[in-house]
Amino acid sequence: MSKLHAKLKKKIEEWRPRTTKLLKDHADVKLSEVTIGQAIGGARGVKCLVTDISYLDPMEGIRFRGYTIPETLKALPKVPGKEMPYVEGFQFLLLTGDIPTEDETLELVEEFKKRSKTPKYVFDLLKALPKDSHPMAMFSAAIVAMQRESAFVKAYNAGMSKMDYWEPTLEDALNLWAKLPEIAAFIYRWKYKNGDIIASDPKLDMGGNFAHMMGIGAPYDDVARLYFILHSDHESGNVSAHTGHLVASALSDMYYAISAMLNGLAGPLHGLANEEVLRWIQGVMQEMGGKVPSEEEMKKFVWDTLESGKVVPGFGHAVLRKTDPRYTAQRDFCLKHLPEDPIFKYVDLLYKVVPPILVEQGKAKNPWPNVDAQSGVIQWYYGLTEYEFYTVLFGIGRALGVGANVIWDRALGYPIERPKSVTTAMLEEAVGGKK
Ligand code: CMX
Repeated sequence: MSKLHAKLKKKIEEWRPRTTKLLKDHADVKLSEVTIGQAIGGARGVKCLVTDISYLDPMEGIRFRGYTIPETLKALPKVPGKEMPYVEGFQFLLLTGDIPTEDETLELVEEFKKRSKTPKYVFDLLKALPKDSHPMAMFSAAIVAMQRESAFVKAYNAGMSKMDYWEPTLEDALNLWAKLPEIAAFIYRWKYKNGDIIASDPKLDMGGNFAHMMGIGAPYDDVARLYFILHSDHESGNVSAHTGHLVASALSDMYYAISAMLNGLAGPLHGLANEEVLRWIQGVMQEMGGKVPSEEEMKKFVWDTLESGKVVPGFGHAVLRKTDPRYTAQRDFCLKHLPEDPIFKYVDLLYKVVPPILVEQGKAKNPWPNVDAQSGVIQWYYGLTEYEFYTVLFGIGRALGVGANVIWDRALGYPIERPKSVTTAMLEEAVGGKK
């Protein structure tokens, strides 16, 4: 049994009585009332999901297992000679709640390497898809194609106790996480680099190997590590996390759950916003002939977008009410590594110009930038200019958090999800209107 498996088993056994006691003794305690506004309005603010992997405070932003982003980056074991920690060590933290030792981290690095070889049929499938397929559709298809590999399905069909569900689920997750960089890099090189595929390097950690297979030199390996960590988890209610949890609640396996999660992430109001931001900026750049607009010119572009009925991508959030610390972490990276980059200057100007405009418009509850406002700039700077691909990078990260949640959902025996719906007539009746 690996160090990760042993620690997780211990943590799960210690945790189970807490969930059991809450259910047994306090199941009727109210957490939330649901208003008509919430029922029609996307269940905003309804407290009806439980996760201990991360928590999103509206004013502070995300904490992973209780650690802020700066604390997380500081506490985790670093890749030698690099600024950023091992993604694998971060995954150990998400799963167990403990900052791993060097030994625990390196063991998981090796575990990922052992499991990273993608079956050939996945590449054959990707090659058979039309080249103009969106990379997110390709990524999702590749993952669901591997469903036949599921250890959970085999164990379930053979018959197993509910208490053991989490173990083959962990197996599936490790197998899948380890392959995501190779699949994503294949999609990139196949689609945009004439199929000039770069073989995986077994000496490298997850972030390092991804940068290598993408064909982008240092410090892109650190960009990849930072990116995967920042995008991993944002508690449970966002579309991708909730989709993964919902699908897995039917005991669909990890491959089905992560593929479904990606399909939700691919929407422009969610993960695809990073693509939208770069498309928007490129549009402005074209109109400006490449020069950075003045503040007044930029304001006009933003108002034009709003007045044409579109959202300003990369701004606003359903929960956050301040600048997203994931934005700040990437901004700090830009200030250090690419302060003079023209696209960074655009993003910087947008940071100044957009929030007061959204406040003046008076609709968005949060005028501040989210993670997607900043992430494409870094990718573009290091040569990844095919912005359709950006959400795939988000997806690799998000699979880490969603997968960790699914393992814990199984360990704690969370049931199939099934909220109740009502009809419009019932709402009218509730407010004393027509029956
Ligand atoms: N630009 C223009 N209008 C915006 C806006 C923005 N950036 N953010 C919110 N609004 C509008 C909403 O469209 C809504 O308008 P209507 O009343 O006409 O429907 C109104 O303000 C109220 O919305 P809200 O309660 O503040 O925001 P929601 O919780 O409904 O939606 C989000 C949150 C992120 C979808 C929204 O802010 C948005 O569309 N932002 C731009 C897209 C984006 O960056 N998405 C990525 C979010 C992070 C992620 O998931 O990756």
